[in-house]
Amino acid sequence: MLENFIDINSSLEKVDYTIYDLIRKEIKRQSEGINLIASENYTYKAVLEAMGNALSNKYAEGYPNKRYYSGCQYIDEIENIAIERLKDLYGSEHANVQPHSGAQANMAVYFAFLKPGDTILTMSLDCGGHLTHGSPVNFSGQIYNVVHYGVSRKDELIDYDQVRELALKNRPKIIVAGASSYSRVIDSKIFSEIAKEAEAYFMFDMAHYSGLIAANIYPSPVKYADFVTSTTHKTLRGPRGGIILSKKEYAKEIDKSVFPGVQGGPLMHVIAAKAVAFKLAKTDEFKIYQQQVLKNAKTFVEVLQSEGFRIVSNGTDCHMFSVDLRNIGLTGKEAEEILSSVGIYVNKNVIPFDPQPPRITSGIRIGTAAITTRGFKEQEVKELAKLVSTILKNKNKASIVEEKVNELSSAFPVYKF
Ligand code: DSN
Repeated sequence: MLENFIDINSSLEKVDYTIYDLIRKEIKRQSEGINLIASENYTYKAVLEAMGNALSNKYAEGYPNKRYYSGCQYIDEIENIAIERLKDLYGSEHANVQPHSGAQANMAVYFAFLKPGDTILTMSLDCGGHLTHGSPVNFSGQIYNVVHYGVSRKDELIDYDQVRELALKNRPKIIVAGASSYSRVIDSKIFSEIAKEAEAYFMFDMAHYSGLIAANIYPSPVKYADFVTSTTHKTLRGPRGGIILSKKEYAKEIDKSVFPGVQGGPLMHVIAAKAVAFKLAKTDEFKIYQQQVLKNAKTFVEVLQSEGFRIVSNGTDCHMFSVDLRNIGLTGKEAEEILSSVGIYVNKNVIPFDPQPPRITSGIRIGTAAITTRGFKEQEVKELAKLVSTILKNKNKASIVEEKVNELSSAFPVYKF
């Protein structure tokens, strides 16, 4: 018979070496490779500390001072700090910091204001939209009647005339802007005017742009949109999670929809980590970082264009852009595989009017948030973009490129633990 319970103070290394070792390997992969996945970043050690602790033990269903469990005095303080910092960061009237992810933030807004069968007007996936913006494989595409707008074939920019026409014809309950692979400025003012004309709500999903918006480098949708949703781990560089901002008049419905509508207990360790990230996003250093993210993206585009690559919409106004690979005879899937074989990570991505299905694609999406966190500036970006071009045009150069990737990444270490 066993005499003792498992010692809860034993280290991970001792208790479960398999998982311990896989975590170590993943941290090594992140440090040795070069991450150009536009939705990823390296968060702060301070955020990792705030996230990996005993706050994970606490149930706190409800909201500060209105919980369904006792013992929430410190949890309440943490959540209140996170809420106030978030409101201050974006100048928002109301903030909910509990969504576990961007998808759940979007779900909570829909659940609060839509009924099954209601019409939503959103950007199509190939033009840059997101699964939760009404994709047929997502709940949003199955519960609601989805009408998509897209970009114009001429310049691959959002066609606002088409948005207005579709809004007035279909009278959606909500119009959604924001995207996963649209690299240009999205005009929230025009969207809000169209929404008013069509008597629709206006939601902006700023998941990709939230760090740039916090630093005033990309136009903020907050004063124009009824609801703004986001993740916290992309350009914002916080922990993996979601948030919702809204006008005060919608506060009650939003909060009720997050809990008890679509979620149970909040992840208080993640909320603590969000609070840390919001604090850091207010600093001058964060602004300088975001300026460099944008400079790096523009530099990357320039080099690839000079190497003969076609960039969707001919440029970028943010941290990301998409490359159309058809003229070099590769699919997105092939390019993703070739690049990852030399330690450069990107993701295959559909491009506007893509003839290929999403698991193959004609393009790749590139983002500069993670490499900029490491300290890459224009000079390193030029070198990296040339390496990307070399390997995509000539697979036989793999060993030379891999060596240069190793040199570049060892010169810019990530974590010191
Ligand atoms: N998966 C994220 C992205 O890559 O943009 C969005 O959810």
